Amino acid sequence: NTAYLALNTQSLPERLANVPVLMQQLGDDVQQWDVKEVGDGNLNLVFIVQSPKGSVIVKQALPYVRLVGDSWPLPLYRAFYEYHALTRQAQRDPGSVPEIYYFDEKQALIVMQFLSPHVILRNKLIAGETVAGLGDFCGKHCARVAFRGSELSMKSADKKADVALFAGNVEIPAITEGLVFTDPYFDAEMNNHTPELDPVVARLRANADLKRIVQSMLAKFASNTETMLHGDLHSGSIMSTDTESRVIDPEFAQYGPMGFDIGMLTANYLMAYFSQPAHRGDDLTTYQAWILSVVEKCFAAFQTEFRQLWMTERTGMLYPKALFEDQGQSSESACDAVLANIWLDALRFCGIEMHRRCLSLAHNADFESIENTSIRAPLEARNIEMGLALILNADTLTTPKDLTALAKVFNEK
Ligand code: SR1
Ligand code: MG
Repeated sequence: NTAYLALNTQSLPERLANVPVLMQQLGDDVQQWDVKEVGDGNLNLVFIVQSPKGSVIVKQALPYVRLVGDSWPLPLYRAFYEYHALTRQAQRDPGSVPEIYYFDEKQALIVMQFLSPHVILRNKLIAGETVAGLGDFCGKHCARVAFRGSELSMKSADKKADVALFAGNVEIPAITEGLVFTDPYFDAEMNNHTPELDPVVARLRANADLKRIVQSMLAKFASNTETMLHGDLHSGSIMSTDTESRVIDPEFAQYGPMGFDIGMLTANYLMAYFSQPAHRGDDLTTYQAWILSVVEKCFAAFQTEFRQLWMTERTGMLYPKALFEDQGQSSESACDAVLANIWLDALRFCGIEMHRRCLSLAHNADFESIENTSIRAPLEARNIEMGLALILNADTLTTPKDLTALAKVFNEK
């Protein structure tokens, strides 16, 4: 019942010693608890706590943006939404997220399963490692969470209650609204980009058509509440071994458009792809081809799983069987149309995420770890130009193969 206090490696054992589930996981001899702070994200404290008996992750929100410092306060209540998002993801796609052991709302603290030997997927992609089944896992996960969190599946009253619950998460979506959708397209205060990109950036910001389309996607992101999103699904929000993956870190959860998560994730695969020439040697072509195969498999798995759920779990208010199958009519073309909208949205969200990671505040290690800017800038330029093409011309791409073929074209520029 004490007031919020940020943990550190010294205080953690004493402060959490009385939590029954921790004693169960780690044993009650706190002298044997080994605590390391490993948070490398932009916002939170993350501790690995290990003992001879077991291990857990303790994640605690800080009252400010860690990346920037206490000049940018951020509400602690985001831990509440992360906890509720994790429980929903676990229901909607069992086994896809870490198990939750304990939640303390006042301390903004979640204790969860330590995934081992999993590592952050982004690091594996930079290191040139493959993950078996990655595209399939991601596509199925996005489809299950999107479908089962929508009124295609949920009872309307339950869905509306959930939308109302998550509507309290205000400042976190506001970060996305600013950093992702708006800042890249003007000279915003917190922006930074590789200096050699100046001419590319100037041309982008002079494009009013681009800004109009991006703003229409922002309107969708902010007002279309069709399903619960992870909200920040990038390769730093996935942990993998060579054969298995889990999704972590849904503190940006909100109800939003179905194409958002898969679009943002695709952007992160494409950025991994475009950055590879700086990270690989002889195996460059093979590894880049593998990344594109992940993109294709992810969309293929999404569509297959979504269609399967459409046929077997369409129990919500939308497109009811009473209107179609019960009348002897097929709902297949309705499903096709829903999927076509998701695809178009996903491509545009993808292009926007590709832009913000090179132009706005929070960049990614795929490009940032390339120290020589004369090597980094042309690779980022390919990524930015492809993002532009996706936003302007999404409707010219019909299949995942069209998307990966376009990536190959920009990779040659
Ligand atoms: C100020 S937070 C910057 C970024 O970090 C998070 O992981 C989100 O991607 C956010 O946009
Ligand atoms: Mg995160």
